[in-house]
Amino acid sequence: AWRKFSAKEFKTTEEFEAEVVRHIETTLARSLFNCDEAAAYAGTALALRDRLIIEWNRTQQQQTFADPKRVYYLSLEFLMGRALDNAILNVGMKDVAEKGLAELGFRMEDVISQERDAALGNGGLGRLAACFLDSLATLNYPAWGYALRYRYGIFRQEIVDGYQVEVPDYWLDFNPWEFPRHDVTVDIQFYGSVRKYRDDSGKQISVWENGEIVKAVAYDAPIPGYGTRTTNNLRLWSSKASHGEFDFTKFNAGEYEASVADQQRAETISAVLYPNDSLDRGKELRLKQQYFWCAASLFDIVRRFKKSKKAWKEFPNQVAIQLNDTHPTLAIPELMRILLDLEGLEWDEAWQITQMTFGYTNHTVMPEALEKWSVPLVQHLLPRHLQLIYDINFQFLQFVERSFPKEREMLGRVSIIEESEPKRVRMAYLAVIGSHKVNGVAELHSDLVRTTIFKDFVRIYGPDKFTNVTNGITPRRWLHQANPRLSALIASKLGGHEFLRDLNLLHKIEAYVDDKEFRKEFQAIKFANKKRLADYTKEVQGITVDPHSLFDIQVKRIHEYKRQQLNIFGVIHRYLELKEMSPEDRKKVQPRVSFFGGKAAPGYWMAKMVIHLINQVGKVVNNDKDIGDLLKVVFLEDYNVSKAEIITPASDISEHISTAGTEASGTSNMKFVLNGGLIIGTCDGANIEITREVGEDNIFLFGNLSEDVDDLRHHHFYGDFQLDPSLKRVFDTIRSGTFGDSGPFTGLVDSIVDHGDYYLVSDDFKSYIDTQKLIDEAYKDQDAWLTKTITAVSRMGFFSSDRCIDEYAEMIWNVEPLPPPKEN
Ligand code: 26M
Repeated sequence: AWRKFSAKEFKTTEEFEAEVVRHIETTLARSLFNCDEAAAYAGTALALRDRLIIEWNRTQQQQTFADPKRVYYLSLEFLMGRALDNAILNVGMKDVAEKGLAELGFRMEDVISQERDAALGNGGLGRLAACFLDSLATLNYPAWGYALRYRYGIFRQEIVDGYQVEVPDYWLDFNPWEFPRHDVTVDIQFYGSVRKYRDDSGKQISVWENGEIVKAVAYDAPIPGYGTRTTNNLRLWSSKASHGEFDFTKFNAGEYEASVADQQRAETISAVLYPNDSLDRGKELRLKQQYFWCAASLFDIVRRFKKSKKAWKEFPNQVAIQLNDTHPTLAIPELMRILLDLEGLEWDEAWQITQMTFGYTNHTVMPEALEKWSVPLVQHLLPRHLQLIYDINFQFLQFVERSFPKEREMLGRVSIIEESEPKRVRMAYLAVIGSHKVNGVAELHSDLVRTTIFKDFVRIYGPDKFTNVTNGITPRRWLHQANPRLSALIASKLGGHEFLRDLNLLHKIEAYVDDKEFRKEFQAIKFANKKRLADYTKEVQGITVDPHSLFDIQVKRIHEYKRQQLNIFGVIHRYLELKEMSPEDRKKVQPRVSFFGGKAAPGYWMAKMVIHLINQVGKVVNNDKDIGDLLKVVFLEDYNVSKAEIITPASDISEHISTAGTEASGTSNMKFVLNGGLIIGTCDGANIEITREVGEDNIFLFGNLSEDVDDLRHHHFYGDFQLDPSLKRVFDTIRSGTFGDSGPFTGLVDSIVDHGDYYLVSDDFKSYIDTQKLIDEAYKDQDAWLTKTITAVSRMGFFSSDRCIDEYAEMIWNVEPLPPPKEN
């Protein structure tokens, strides 16, 4: 019914076509006679955009008038992928657009694929933020995202001679989805010094002065909800020299170069997304990015609040700020600075407001990933914030001392300041102390958060401050867009697409698990999706794979803890077994394609060698005449969101095989199962809850449990372990040069044989191999397999990011939806 009244919509195909043509001819100044797919994309996007803008403005106006409590999601990453397909879907115009484009002589798929990904993120954390924006809008929550407008997103990955090569991702040449707001700017200060004085009443005042100023310019992008008129806002900050083009004083004084250099230094802040997703390297520019973005966003939020003329104590009733990991933690001292130094509040009131406003989401318990900034660096760049951090710490430690007078050794453990050389600010502790709620992203992970990294804080604040919100994914992109035929099949049984707004409705398709027609179509869809990936693999990688094979897929950032090495060692083991078999025995083998994909952080040597090994193994295996189609190994270049939309629906098995206790949640595991694939996985992250939902029969779990990891590592440390014999054979094969020069792989092998096997590859190897065998057998019974996949799909409702967002709204933000009015 919402569609009837939506101003978003085109009434007819003709109207849509006319608008596309108008934009091509006028906005783009191009003739229809040489209109290529790129122009068709641009015209379509601009036509669609006009409709989005109407509801975007309307939503923002409605929110301004109603002035409800709003959510601000602070994330340095939003891995949005493409916008056009999503916009077409969310304004409810798929049919009109498809037909209209066909009449203009284009296939919608080709037009959509002209768009570049908005790749403003590394992986899971960034994609989660993007799914959350979709759900927030769909559920009508008044919410804004805040991030940086990077000129370069995550690098493009090329594989040259089997090695990763990074290519810059300059993506802004044509971006119809962003709207520069040159009138919305904020001056951001760096460096300088703090002057203290007492005012007439004797109150101490701090002034941060003589710093360097950089301008933040807002760029907005519309975020349309599905099946609703609500269109929220994503605000990206771009850095600019504060004096505009260049410094005229310097310019006129003949210092032309200096004035340009200033400008470039300012613009560097928002130039590039850092491509690390685990190791914290403590680079000054990264800290500048963090502060620049936090300060601009907070200024904007406070400016909006002040328009309402409410008392400061109302701030936490109007504003909920969620910190996506510790990257935005400087927002805490920044809000304190605004309240104390600029607004003149007293400490206690300012602190209470701050704590009530923030919530912090933790995404990792791995120590090397926890951010710590050197005190001298913070002192230099943000002198006032360092003072405030020390003040916060002082108050906090006093509180701890009063609460645990007999445990003085606790003070050093929980201090925000680590007493190292140089001293460092523990950002996670600051985030915990400055927030009213802290959450992990899956049950096991949240338990680990409570019992390991924040153990002391659970005692200090009580257990209620720490909670869990298990991650989710948006079914709009990850079911309907990525797999339209499956979505249509489900809709045909459920009487419409309502399940895309209420994913628990999926449980109703379990009733069709024995329905012949349903099963046939379900299987045909999976085959078509595999065929599509096979075609893509042929076209892009030049490797022929048979879509009747079992498709085994592991796509995610390359990391030792995610254990792509376990997978590729397993592949080598399989290859060796195949080589030993008689031609007779080989005929009984289940053919398999092992797909890999994912980027390595540019400085992560071990991860790069894993990529190299996969490519080298592929070269040998794929060209071995004995093996033929029994085993193929494919490394899919440049894995990203739009490629995930092709890859995810095509799996029979996907791999989520992290060392137990290391993968906070994982979200691609959810995507694969929702699209009719099964999982081989460890008891880690959300795999555990997926098992609870789909049932133990419908997932392949293996490996050691998280509670045993410490002991196992201990055994390795004391040399008290036996390298798995099959794994040893794999290593011997690598060392013998079967996959080319073994030099590059020494580190990989040694980390397991000589350096303690921190990620327990050897301990889990047999269990992994055995489970893969089980999968081969299970797959041969296609009927039973199909039953498993259909059952699993029907039980995935829990993993919608809509459920997630409702949990955040209720438990952490205390915000209500603001539904759009029924009519214009
Ligand atoms: C840190 C310092 C300097 C530069 C970059 C970083 C950094 C960037 C991204 C650190 C971590 C980053 O992301 C981590 C991440 O993606 N974590 C994943 O979050 C997902 C969503 O909660 C989970 O599903 C994954 O399990 C978790 O690994």
